[in-house]
Amino acid sequence: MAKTKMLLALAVCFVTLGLSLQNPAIGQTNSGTVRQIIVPDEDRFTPFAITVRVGQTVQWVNNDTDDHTLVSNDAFNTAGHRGVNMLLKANGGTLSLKFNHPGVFPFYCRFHAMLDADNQPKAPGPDGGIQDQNGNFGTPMNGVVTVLADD
Ligand SMILES: [Cu+2]
Repeated sequence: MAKTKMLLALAVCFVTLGLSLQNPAIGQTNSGTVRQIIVPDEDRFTPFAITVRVGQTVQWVNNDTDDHTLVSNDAFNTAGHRGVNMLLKANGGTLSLKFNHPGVFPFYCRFHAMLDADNQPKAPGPDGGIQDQNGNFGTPMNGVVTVLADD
């Protein structure tokens, strides 16, 4: 009897695990949903990384008192919107992009990111995108959207 109960509990565990693997929390199944990336009152995008499905729109919202920019990092961009270079105005400015292709969309703010010729951050660090007295930025102001196929 105890063995049967244990097998039953084990079976429930596997079914639960299987269901959670089929429905990862990172993806949204509603293709009409708009996801937001916020610039808070400092030089960073939050969340840093989001995952969407093909057909979804991402909206960037600038809640800072400084202008920022949304620039596609085309060295790595495989999700479309290559060459994007747009101003994200201070105090509530918004930009939206609808993603129609699976891939990744790495982006940065050209005002607050320092990239070398190979599009790598020069001085990533723990202190955010603020330039220090030596001219180094901390973690450049950047982020990434991962676009999953809508299957
Ligand atoms: Cu910026």
